[in-house]
Amino acid sequence: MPFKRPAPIPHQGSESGESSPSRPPPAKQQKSSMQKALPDITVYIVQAKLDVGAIAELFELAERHTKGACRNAMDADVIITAIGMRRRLERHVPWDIAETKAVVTPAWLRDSVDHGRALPCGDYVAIQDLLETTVEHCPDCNCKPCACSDGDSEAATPRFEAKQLPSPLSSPSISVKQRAMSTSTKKEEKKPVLPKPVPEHLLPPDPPIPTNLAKLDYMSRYACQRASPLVCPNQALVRELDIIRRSRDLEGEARSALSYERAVSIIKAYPHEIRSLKQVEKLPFIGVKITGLIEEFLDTGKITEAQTINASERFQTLSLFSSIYGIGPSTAIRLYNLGLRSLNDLEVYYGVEPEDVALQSQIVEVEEKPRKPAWQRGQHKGDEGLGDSWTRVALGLREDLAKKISRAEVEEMGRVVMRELEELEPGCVSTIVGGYRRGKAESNDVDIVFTHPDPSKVKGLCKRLVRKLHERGMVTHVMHLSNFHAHNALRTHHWDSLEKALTVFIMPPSSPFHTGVRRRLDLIFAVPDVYWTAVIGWTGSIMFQRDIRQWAKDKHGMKFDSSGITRRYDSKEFFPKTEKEVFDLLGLEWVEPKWRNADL
Ligand code: DCP
Ligand code: MG
Repeated sequence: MPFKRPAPIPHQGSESGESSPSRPPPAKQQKSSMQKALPDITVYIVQAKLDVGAIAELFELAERHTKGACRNAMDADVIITAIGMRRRLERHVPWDIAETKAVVTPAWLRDSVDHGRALPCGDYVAIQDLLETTVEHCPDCNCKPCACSDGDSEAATPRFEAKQLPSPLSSPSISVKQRAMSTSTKKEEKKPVLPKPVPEHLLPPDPPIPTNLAKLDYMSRYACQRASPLVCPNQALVRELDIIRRSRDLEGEARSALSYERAVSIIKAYPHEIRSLKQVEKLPFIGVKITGLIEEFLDTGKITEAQTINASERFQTLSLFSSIYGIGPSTAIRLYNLGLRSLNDLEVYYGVEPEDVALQSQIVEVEEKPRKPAWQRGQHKGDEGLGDSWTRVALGLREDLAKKISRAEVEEMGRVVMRELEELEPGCVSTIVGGYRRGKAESNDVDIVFTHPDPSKVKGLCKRLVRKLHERGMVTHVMHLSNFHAHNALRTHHWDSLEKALTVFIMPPSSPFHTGVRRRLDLIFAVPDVYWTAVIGWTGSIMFQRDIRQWAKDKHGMKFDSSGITRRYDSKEFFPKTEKEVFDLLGLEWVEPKWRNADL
């Protein structure tokens, strides 16, 4: 299977590290742009510890002067890394693979290109422990007759035939940045303009900060003080209780729904299998009613009320209707009361026509006025109040939008979008948030938070990106496009004041993930000052971030939301420089995203 080179622009879903200086390609490389210096060598570039400029430069060198950059370390002859410690390298490349390769610093690639041949890898070994194996596996002698000849390396350098590089625009694996670089180099012999290095404070922690589980407390009333795994030891019980929660939610019984949500959340963090009621009696949010349900579950392995609800036509229909993006509980009940029972009924009711969904050439902007999603008004996420036009579109797309998105595809969507953004505004950074970041194997949609080190560049960028993605045929629908609003500590309602677009995305044909399936993609833009609060808010889970908000208010008199942190009494704003700093500022123990699964 042909490998696909990773995009050169890192997003922060993967860890990165301190910047290392980047430099423009050496003069020689520009002169002999059509000759490959290392045509038989494949490389794998470890992006950690490299800034975006260095990554772009190394991929450019690999593209132009080697057989190619591999997607997997396993497939490469040479591993290029700025990491100098075994422990850190192991986070990116398994040691048993590293031992079968030459593992060198980026200087090896630059110098080899400068010299027009592979230089001895031992002189550039990245990690001393790998010296012997690097010398052994160095391809300098294996594939370069010149390197084994007498001292006249220039004379011995083979004359490579000028190879036509693949058309930059036709190659799916060439980033936009690289395309721009290689095009300008070929035509004008100009030095590429490299993006500014990303400021340290926008990079994620490296190494990732482990959660000190001993300091978290599963008895805490705040989900942000508990460790909530994706799947807990009592998952079957939690699933039953969640059916009742969903039913209450669909029936508009918000208070009761919240009680079940809190019960689900506290059990989610309970670290042992529950075998007796004694274990749960001291847990907060487990009242008499829920204790009774747990008792039944312990006795019979099910909860009758949940089973009855699940089997009822009403619950099934309301669940089905509210699974359509834009239809919330109240609309679902209205439709049910009209006698509608199936999605076909809805199609007839809404008069869905094929052209409602087949709008590939014309962007569908369902809303023009800035408007926040309903879930940020404290309502159900589905109840967007977007109007019939969107419901028609969502109905037509329902089969696509119901399909789950694998982690690999989520990552590819992140790369594709980043490439477009990089072309529009070099130097942006991003984090894929939502369930993906919490470790979900499959997501319902993709949520990405972006920023740029220069705050003035962020304004208006969301709209520009959406327009560009639409022009490239990747965004087919936009349900919500909003501008910035000032974070206001006095506002009583939770209001997220970021630029965002809730869109429908389709993978470009050049991507190996192109299947024609439409996906929901949420793009969120934050200025650097509130980047990390945006990342935390959109990482979720819902209950986790709701309780951070509650904690900030109860314990510190602060207002926390995705758009910032403000002290209520004097409106003083705080600008944390890292994600961990948000936790520190609020006096919370650090909780890694994988422990933030405080909902089902
Ligand atoms: N969010 C929230 N409150 C809500 C809905 C969402 O705080 N009522 C936040 C937390 C979520 C994040 O937004 O994690 C993204 O919302 P999604 O609906 O995309 O949910 P997930 O990404 O967690 O899961 P998935 O997309 O797989 O359904
Ligand atoms: Mg999501």
